Amino acid sequence: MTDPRTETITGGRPGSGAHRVVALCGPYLSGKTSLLESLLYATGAIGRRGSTRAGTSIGDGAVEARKRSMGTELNIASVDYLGDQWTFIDAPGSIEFQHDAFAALSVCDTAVVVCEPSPERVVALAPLLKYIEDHHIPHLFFVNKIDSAEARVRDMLAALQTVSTRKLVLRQVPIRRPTSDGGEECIGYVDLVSERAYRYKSSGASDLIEMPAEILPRESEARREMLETLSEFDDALLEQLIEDVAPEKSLIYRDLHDEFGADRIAPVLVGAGDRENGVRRLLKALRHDAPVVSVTAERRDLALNGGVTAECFKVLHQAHAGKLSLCRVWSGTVSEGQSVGGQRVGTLYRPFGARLDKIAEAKAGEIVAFAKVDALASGQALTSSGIKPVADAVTADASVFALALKARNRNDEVKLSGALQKIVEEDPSLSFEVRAETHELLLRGQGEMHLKVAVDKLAGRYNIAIDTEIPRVAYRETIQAGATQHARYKRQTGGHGQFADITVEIRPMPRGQGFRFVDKIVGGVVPRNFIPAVEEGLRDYLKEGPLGQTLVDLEVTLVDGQYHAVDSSEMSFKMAARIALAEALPKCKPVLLEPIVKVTVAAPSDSTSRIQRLISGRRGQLLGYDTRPGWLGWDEVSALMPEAEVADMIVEIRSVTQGVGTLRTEFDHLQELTGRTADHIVEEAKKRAA
Ligand SMILES: Nc1nc2c(ncn2[C@@H]2O[C@H](COP(=O)(O)OP(=O)(O)OP(=O)(O)O)[C@@H](O)[C@H]2O)c(=O)[nH]1
Ligand SMILES: [Mg+2]
Repeated sequence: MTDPRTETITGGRPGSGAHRVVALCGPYLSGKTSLLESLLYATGAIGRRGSTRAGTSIGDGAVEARKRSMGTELNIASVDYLGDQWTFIDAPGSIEFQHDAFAALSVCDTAVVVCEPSPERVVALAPLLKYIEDHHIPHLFFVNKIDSAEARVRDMLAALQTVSTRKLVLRQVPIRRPTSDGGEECIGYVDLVSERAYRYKSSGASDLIEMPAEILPRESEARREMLETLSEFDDALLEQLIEDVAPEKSLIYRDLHDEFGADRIAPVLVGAGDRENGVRRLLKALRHDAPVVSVTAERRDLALNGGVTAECFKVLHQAHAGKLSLCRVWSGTVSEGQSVGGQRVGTLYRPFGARLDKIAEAKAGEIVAFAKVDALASGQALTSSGIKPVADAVTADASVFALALKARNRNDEVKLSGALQKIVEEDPSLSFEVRAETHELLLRGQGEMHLKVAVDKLAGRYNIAIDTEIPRVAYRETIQAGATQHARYKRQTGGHGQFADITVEIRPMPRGQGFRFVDKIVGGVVPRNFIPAVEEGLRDYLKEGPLGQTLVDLEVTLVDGQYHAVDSSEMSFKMAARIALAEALPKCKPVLLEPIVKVTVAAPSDSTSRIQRLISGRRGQLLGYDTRPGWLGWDEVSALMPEAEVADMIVEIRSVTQGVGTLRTEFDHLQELTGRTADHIVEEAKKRAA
């Protein structure tokens, strides 16, 4: 019998043919892709279980992922299971690929947060949980690798609660047995609602066993805690607990279902994904409690108009299929070749790992790849009334690391910019630009690994070999003293010659003023039409001053000059201007200017003092720290730092924050730099010029 209340809340029930989407997310190497493999195997979608370690899994089929034994992009696979359709989206765990994880979360009905059974590592979950909680995504925790757990599940639960603002509800307790080497192993679990005990098998469903007597005290304690948490949301249950009445199981299931769907509780399951332990239990929880597409669309506040709405959350460019827009269909049905909102939808594909299966149509709820809808980018929805931006689509984090790229073969340069455009469309947390000051092509992203994977793609998929370098810092130079300079340019080479004569006054200006040209010519000693040429000649010279850097913060006033009616030309006045600066500036006490950036480092509060030391150790000037707005238990440290010291700082920030610390930078000012460091920079610039 179905519970009518359940039905209205979910809009569907197990076996009703709904199509639901589950995001598998969690920290780096917590076992998401292995869990996906087990889920596919347990649902009968694959006949044998591969492994990420051996490179035989359905997920991580991309060469970049296989090479590194880590997730580098989304793995998507759909299955039919007991009358329902499911799509699992396995996201890479590395913080550098977090954008993909958020993209998966943005379109899922429910998230499974896969984590290792190590209480001291829960901090690594913070950025992910922040996204999940901010978007009210119903989620559960899968405490994985229980086979190798050293910590107790209750300690893990307590640790998880410190990073979760949702009440956690433990659904299972592990059954442990001593091993011959004096240790302990987890051989099964007790389900706290049904109060049944199961023994894990190395493959296949766990066996129902008799409840081991020694687990009873722990079981009843954990069950009581579960019920007490649920009773916070249900007065009927609370009364029963107070009166010591054993609650009906159906009531417990209903409370779990409702509070989960409303994102008031987060259930905690345990298991070992790579050996199917606890995987069927996880499937069962999803089957009963994951909301369906209409409920999720409501949570997202998507204005569905009765026609087709398909949200693109990821773009892929493939050699054979061309541009693919990965979409979740929120409403309506899309068929191959159909025109939606003025866009013709080409072939439809259902991804299964690296494989793309052609399908004739995609219904509400499904994840599908539309081929060649060129106008559709991630963060947009294709609707019956055209392409619309999605209000709460994932935005890309600011970059924290950059590399300068050079095509090994100069003929590849045009191809390179086309390929970069595609790569950035696939992953908006990457960006590229030619930096005017250094003429370098910079690729920016979320860390060295992130950029190396992009460079691998350029080589492997676009056949463009790339050399990378640490980007140069855009130093400048200025002057500390003024001068008056006379310069004459005179040539006589047959025909008519060249003649220009000028006198300029040069003086330093305060920081940030750039360059100013002042014309004080009176009586036409330099004709009007040549004055722009003087300015042009000056500006030309300023591109590289006596220290090899761009000159800034100075004023040059043209005060006097002479010309020749026949021999003077724009060219000759330009030359005279260059000569004037070349002679004068070395005498004007040139000094190097170093860019100083304002840095804001966000990190869990217990690492704040380490972050401060890190900044001080890199010539940083601390400005202060404060709590990070909207982040419980996090601080933001702000400082002024030389740009040169910030380039690779993210690596150290991550190493003292379990990978979760991050930074923002913005240009602040230029600051004089003298001494050995400055001398070294000038030498380097001279070498480059030579
Ligand atoms: N002992 C044990 N090891 C596991 C389990 N699940 C996965 N592993 C191992 O953990 C490592 C990482 O597994 P993956 O499935 O690739 O992890 P992932 O979370 O997908 O990794 P990323 O996508 O890179 O974040 C591999 O060496 C797996 O063999 C488990 O349940 N128990
Ligand atoms: Mg993975």
